[in-house]
Amino acid sequence: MDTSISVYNENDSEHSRCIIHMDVDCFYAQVEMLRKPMLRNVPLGIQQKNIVVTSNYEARKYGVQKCMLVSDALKVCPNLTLVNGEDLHDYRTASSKIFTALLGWKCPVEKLGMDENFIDVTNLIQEKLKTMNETSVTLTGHIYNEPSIECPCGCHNRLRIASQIASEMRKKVYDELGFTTCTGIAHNKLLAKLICPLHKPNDQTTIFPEHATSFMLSLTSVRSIPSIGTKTTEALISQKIITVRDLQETPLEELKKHFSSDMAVRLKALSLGEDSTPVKQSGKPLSIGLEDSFKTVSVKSEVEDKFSALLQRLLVLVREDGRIPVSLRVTLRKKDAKRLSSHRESRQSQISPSIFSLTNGVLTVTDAGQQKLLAIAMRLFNKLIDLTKPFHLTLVGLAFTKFQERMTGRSSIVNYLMNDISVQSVLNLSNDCDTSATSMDYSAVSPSSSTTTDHSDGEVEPSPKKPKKVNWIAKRRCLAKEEVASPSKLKVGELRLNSKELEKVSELRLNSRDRSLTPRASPARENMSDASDSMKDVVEDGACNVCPSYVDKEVFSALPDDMQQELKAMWKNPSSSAGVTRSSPRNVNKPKSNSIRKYFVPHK
Ligand code: DGT
Ligand code: MG
Repeated sequence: MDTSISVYNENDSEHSRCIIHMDVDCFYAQVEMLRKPMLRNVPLGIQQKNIVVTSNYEARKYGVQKCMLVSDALKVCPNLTLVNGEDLHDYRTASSKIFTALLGWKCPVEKLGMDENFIDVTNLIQEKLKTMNETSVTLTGHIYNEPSIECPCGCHNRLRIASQIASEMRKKVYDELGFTTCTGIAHNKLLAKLICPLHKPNDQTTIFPEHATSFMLSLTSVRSIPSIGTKTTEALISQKIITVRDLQETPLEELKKHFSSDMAVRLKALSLGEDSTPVKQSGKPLSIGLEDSFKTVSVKSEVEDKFSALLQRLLVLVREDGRIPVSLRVTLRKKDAKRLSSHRESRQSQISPSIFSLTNGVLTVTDAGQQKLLAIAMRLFNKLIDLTKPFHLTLVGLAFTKFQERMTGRSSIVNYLMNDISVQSVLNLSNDCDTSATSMDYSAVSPSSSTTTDHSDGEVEPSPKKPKKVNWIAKRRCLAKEEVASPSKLKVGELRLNSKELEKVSELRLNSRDRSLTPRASPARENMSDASDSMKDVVEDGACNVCPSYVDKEVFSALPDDMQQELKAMWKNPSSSAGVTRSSPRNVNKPKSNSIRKYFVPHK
């Protein structure tokens, strides 16, 4: 046991974080057991193709391992019940429910694959500590080696509190969703993840920082370190660095001879159990894709059938996601008969958002729209494959890779105020961290695949409405004084929203949903400059006698009174204090809590 006191000389901040890693026990198997409780007490394997991708703990008693061939699994456990797990729909749904449950603690949650999440509870613990009187806290669950002395930075107590929070999280996931889970609690992500499976299933383990180095030695192979992949492992092995101990003992300067300086430092740190990477709040995936692999396909019509089947399933996922896709990517894995190898190639094309429509808030695609998507996929296929020569494919994939946020479309506040303006700007409002995809889940943006973006040809069908110059920017900018436009320049078509405010606007929309369903009478406007011109075009009206003509009166009347008053004042007298004034930038920076102006920031 390494209780070296030297770690206490480290900078306190190195122990300042508290990270929880949660992993669901035999995830796919639990989803199936929750669906059919009779599967609970029998050995159960989840089958994809000829592989048992996971098994319940009953089957594991017989030696059924993850990713075993079905034939081998049946040898060790002849009475194994097999359930087909190729349709990932329910697993994804369960995954997002667990993620959502964890968001309840209001801490950053990073989704890793389908059944793992990191939660950074550092700030939550700081808050708890402010109101706690006890000097020592009881740890919940197991500990990896008891400490001989308390770390002076206080990390032990913080991690003990984290262990209690982890226990609450596990309880919530079990009570509300029925899943048993394991958690690892540590001061960094690496250790939290690695310590998590120590007491499987349905349990939790905490490790204190001073045991990081000795714990890492228990891993033996460098490949067991999560960030070290196959290629790095091979490179390390070629330098006779095979075990974690080898890596710990190799001088940094020696590592730098074979790896980049940054990589060498990272490898060394990992071997010692050090990891400063933050927990990045997960958002929606950057792409949503599906792939199908097979022995070989060499006929174009078969490829089309595969695309057609994938598209059907992909559209279900997109509907659940809710964003309107604007780019489609095709991926092929080509078998090179001469070189006995295969490689992936991708090509993508913009697609018109008008292929999709939102009906009562639900994304739909007509049969004709599906045919268009299939045609685009086949056109991309034709570009990837020289059909004058034989081809052999072992995988086809389809993915929607860019999205138009719904908030920028019909549900944006602009559209509440405008009679009919289509907003065509494309912007990814989602968090910038992709979900780390697993095999058949959302397809990751793969750096290894050759992806080309195809904007060139007629795949982008002309939109029925011309694009409008609307820039929606998800991040709030602090306005410099000179950026505060005069109200007369405050064009509705040039508003900026930040993402939090978007949520509020969304609520606003819900409140006025019945009104938003009112048919919109006016013809579409050609472009935003039309709209901005019409700012000057003030019409008389009973409900709003100063509304610009493009404003939908019914929607306007659904706004709260104070917002109506504020907007009216702004339209009536652009230089009044109700508008955005140069003389009172304070008003801009600190809008009234319920002011609609906080949703509106003038475009530069
Ligand atoms: P655990 O965490 O050891 O109790 O068991 P699982 O089943 O939760 O295993 P885990 O956490 O490694 O993976 C989560 C799910 O992902 C698992 O239920 C099935 C799926 N999965 C795992 N490994 C593979 C794989 O190699 N291929 C495929 N297609 N799916 C996999
Ligand atoms: Mg798991």
